[in-house]
Amino acid sequence: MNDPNGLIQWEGKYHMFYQYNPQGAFHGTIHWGHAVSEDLVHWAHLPVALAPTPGGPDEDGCWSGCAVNNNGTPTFVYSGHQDHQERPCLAFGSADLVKWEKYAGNPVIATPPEGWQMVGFRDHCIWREGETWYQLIGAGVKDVGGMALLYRSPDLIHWDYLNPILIGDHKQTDPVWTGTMWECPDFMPLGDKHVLLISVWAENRTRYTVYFVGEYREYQFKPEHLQKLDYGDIHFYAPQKLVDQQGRTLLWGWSQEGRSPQAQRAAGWSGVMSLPRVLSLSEEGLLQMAPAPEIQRLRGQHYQLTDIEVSPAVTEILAGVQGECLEIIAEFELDEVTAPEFGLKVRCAPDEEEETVISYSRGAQEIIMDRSRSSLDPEVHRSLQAGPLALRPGEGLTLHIFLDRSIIEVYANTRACLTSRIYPTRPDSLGLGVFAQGGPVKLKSLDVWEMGEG
Ligand code: DQQ
Repeated sequence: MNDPNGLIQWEGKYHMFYQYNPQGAFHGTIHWGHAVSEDLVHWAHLPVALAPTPGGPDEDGCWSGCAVNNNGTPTFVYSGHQDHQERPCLAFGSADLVKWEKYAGNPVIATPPEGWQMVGFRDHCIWREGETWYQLIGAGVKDVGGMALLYRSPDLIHWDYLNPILIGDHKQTDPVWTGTMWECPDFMPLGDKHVLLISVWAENRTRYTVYFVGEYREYQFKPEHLQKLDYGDIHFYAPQKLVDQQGRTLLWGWSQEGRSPQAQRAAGWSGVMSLPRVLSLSEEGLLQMAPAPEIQRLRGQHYQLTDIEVSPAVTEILAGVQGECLEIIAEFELDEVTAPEFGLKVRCAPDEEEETVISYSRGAQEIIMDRSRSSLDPEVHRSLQAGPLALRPGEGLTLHIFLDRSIIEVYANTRACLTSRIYPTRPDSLGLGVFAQGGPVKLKSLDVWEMGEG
């Protein structure tokens, strides 16, 4: 599986469609898989919703897109692939969203706008203002950069091209490079601002997702802030939001594997969906992400430790607390004597031959995931992952971590996220430790839950 698609709450149920290759654990012949949930936690598989039509504009794949409620008719807008052409297509769903019929007039936009040398034209975000539909399509222009193109329609079928709401610069690397093509644009009002998510693509490779926060007026988006969405790069990619009936903006990302294509084929599966995150804006106008509270339903056996003074150099492996499916909340108190670097170790072997280190560097003001010793398997990804988290004066550090076998999601003070993948080989790599380097640190509280079936 890859990207989440067509996220929609329909008659109370959460529907998730996703890019899916029924032929195996590799990219190709993209269909839309389908799963449904009443509680965001337990999901049931439903039949494949979309499959390529031989001879049709999607014969080489039904690529990413979204779902909308078109006056009572569930409707997909997706990218049909045919002979390297990428063109917007529609499909209409049955009342239970299980059967989908493609629009006979597909594609609904025959060509990208004239006058640009496009390096990509795919993936969709749709919203409605009054009676008018708006659509963003991800694109890239040769020697220019990524773009998000805006279209308008009265009926989802006839589209007028307006303009790019934003154009990237492939030469600009500060504060973060936005590549040569923008995949999977998602655009949403949040607080009193707008947020644009785009997934950075360059030289045929998916890189990471960034977010812009800014003002949207008269079909133009003026970003005031740009940052990586998740410091795990490809391990949280092509995200899509769903605004649910409670008015929450929920976000899921596709977590790509960190192991070789051969290992994925051998495993028989590839790719997982992240947990749902609730989005909001911080007081500084930056994106905040918190795990959806529904996930707490999975909390089983609980361990709690309070007021632990962690001395430098030795890792304290916590006795009796271990596992590969854990929810962890660690609250560190920071003061003048706090160590320059401290954090947690997860999936530790008793002799520390395997371990994954999640730390905070006070000097660099970064959260860091060190996978260099996560696995004895030489084939898996082990690069260091890190990203900025500046603490406010007097602020402590709360690491909220979900471990679910090969996936780790870290939420640091709700405003920095790092999603990663690890593949420990030893069956006893299950320990949890806490450490400090160059000084002590005070762990005010540590809550750990074994994650169960809910
Ligand atoms: N994956 C889809 C595309 C999208 C890309 C194809 C991003 O629609 O641009 O599988 O992961």
